[in-house]
Amino acid sequence: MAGAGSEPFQASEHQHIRYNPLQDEWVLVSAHRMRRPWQGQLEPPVPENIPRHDPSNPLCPGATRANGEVNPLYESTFLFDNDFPALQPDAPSPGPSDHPLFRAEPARGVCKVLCFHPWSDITLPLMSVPEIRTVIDTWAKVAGDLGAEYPWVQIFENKGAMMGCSNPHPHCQVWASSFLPDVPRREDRNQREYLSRHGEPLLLAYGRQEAQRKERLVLANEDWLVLVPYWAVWPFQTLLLPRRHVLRLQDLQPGERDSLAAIMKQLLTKYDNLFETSFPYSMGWHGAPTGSLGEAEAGHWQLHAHYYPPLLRSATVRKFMVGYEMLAQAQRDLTPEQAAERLRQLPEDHFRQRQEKA
Ligand code: H2U
Ligand code: ZN
Repeated sequence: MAGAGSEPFQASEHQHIRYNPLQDEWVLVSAHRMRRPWQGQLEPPVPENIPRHDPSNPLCPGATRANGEVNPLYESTFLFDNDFPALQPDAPSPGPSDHPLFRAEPARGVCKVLCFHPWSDITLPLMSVPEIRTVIDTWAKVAGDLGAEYPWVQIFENKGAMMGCSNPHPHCQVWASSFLPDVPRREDRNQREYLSRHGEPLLLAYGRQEAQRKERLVLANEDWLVLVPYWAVWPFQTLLLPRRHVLRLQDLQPGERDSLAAIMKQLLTKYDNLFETSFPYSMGWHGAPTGSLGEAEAGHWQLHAHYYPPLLRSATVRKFMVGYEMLAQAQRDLTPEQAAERLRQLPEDHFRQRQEKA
């Protein structure tokens, strides 16, 4: 077979496929592609002149939202019902299907928006650790409150216009649903199978391995690990997970919430420093199902957050998941080990604050 020479295998030189045991997917790693010519270059960040307060921005304190409600003059976090919800609590059911190829099921739920801070010109990495801790407490509270009724509460943040975020004001969304969505459904099955086969939760075993191997580790503190997963798809994708076995956000102890706020600030500062830009991403939390599904045995679950950032080479050159990714499977250019090494090397003071001092 052509190309199957006697050279020893090197992940950074030789393409190969890697398995994601959490989501039962493969990724094609072809790091040698990073050598191909490219036009993107490291440009200085475009100054974003976002006003701190804009009375016409519906997410700001005191502003009027689409439904006519006036926001309170909030001083920390602010949680409200999304005025354009994708899920509502009482939609009629679609009724029985008349053919196996045309299946529908009822879907109920609620959608909320959580503002992180009263200012529009701030982002999580520029917020203080106590301010981030307040966001974490609000996440835990809403996950618990909506989890009392719904089997899945998805907390997610779309950051940056590149990720389809329509509003610069720092915020995330919370969608609670009466059904278990696809990704958590696969994670549930794979974690359950792993525990029954190996006697230990998948992500607990995985975190311990990465803490020992260190080559994909980006950050660690007494309670938390941040790593570029062995099977990462996005160039600088990371996984944030507790060292201890924790099922859900609402189970985190006060000390673990403080150390989570600290490690999030470190990670997101590194992200911004990578290309000296406000780093775009989609992130979200996954924990054990709740509601009616929360009564079942959930010991196979381990709480974690995924960060999926699209940038590849610079603030202006992103990875597109098109062509081969849409039709075959995910492919990445630099190895997860190379991505982790770059993130490790980055300073933990924010470039904006360095610029202000200079
Ligand atoms: P995104 O930019 O991440 O989509 O978040 C903005 C959300 O805020 C979006 O889901 C909601 C939108 O529906 N929103 C309101 O609920 N009320 C408004 O008056 C404007 C925006
Ligand atoms: Zn997950």
